[in-house]
Amino acid sequence: MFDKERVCGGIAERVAAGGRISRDEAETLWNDAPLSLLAELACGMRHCKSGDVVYYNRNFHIEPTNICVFNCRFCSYRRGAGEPGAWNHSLAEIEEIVRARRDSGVTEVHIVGGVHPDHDIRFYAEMIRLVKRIMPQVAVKAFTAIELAYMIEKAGMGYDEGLRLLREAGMEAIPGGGAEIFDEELRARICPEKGSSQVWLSLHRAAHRLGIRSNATMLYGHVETVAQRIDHLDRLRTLQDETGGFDAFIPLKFRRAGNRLGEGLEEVPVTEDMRTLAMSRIYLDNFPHIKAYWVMYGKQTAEMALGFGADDMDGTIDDSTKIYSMAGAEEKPRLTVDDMQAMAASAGLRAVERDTFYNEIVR
Ligand code: V47
Repeated sequence: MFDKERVCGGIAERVAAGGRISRDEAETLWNDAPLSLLAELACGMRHCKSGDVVYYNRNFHIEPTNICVFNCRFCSYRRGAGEPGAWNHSLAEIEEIVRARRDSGVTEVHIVGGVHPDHDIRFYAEMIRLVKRIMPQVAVKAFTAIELAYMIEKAGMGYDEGLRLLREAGMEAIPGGGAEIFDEELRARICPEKGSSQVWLSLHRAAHRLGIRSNATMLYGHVETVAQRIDHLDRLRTLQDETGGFDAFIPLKFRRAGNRLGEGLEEVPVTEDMRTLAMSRIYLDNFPHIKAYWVMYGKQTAEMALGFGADDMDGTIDDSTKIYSMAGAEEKPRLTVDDMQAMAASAGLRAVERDTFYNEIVR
């Protein structure tokens, strides 16, 4: 007979001793281990990587457009050109957005939006230069691998050439969006037109080879299985073994409001969020940071996530992103530095302000 306690206990001992777990072992832990055991293992691993520190930064997002050539079933934000609710900021409007935040002490600008059919790589390079002209001190973390692959291919360039061009304009890091779930069959059901898993992974590999650091995400809590989540984590762990170029992994909880995939689906309970977070920390033993993205979880769940292996809370955001509020996130996305410090303290941790590359900022 399968003795859950003994089997999970054996795997746990190896994790605690710094051993790497296989896909099968991950599936066993994910399905059968008590939540308290996952919390203990994940917190042990986070402690080895970051001690008692939890990171945050001062950032804001620019979402240049929500017009997108793709129509992913989980997306609440996308509009077709000319549809009500569509926006497409000109460079002059983006300049205004950036000028309004020039003196806010921000160290990172995160740019991500729809894949607009008409813009080209030179428009995006100009957008990055504009941000850097107004706020030379910020790091620009820009465009998902899907946006990048589209603009680079459209320009008839290879990934290296396109990424170099954007880096010369001031792009210093790449966010983790667009990964969704790598399993090809599931991807064909939830985002059939979107760039493939291969595109996402190849683009990040090319970026890492050029020394451009990046993040990775996973969209979970819809119609995927635990085995498909583990497959996703496994592809990331393998790429990280090869390049070492990822800084953070961000599990993104599927929010169901305003999109087709959410029809007839319930959002997963908070215990599943914590399991996913802890399992991500345990499986991705070569990722330095696991991020509890408070905008998507809500602040209370994000606070709890600090007890399940997360060591990063993302940033202050300053009400600059709509992706999650349009999908049903309840709270206005804005936190102060005092809020961040209070969240860390309530989890018994010490909040440290970081730059995009996890260097501590002392003001
Ligand atoms: O790729 C879209 C996700 C991502 C929904 O790198 C949804 O630091 C849940 O990647 N429910 C974009 N998720 C956001 C992103 C991100 C966020 C924070 C930090 C970083 C980082 C990256 O948002 C998309 C998609 O996976 N998403 N719709 C939805 N209904």
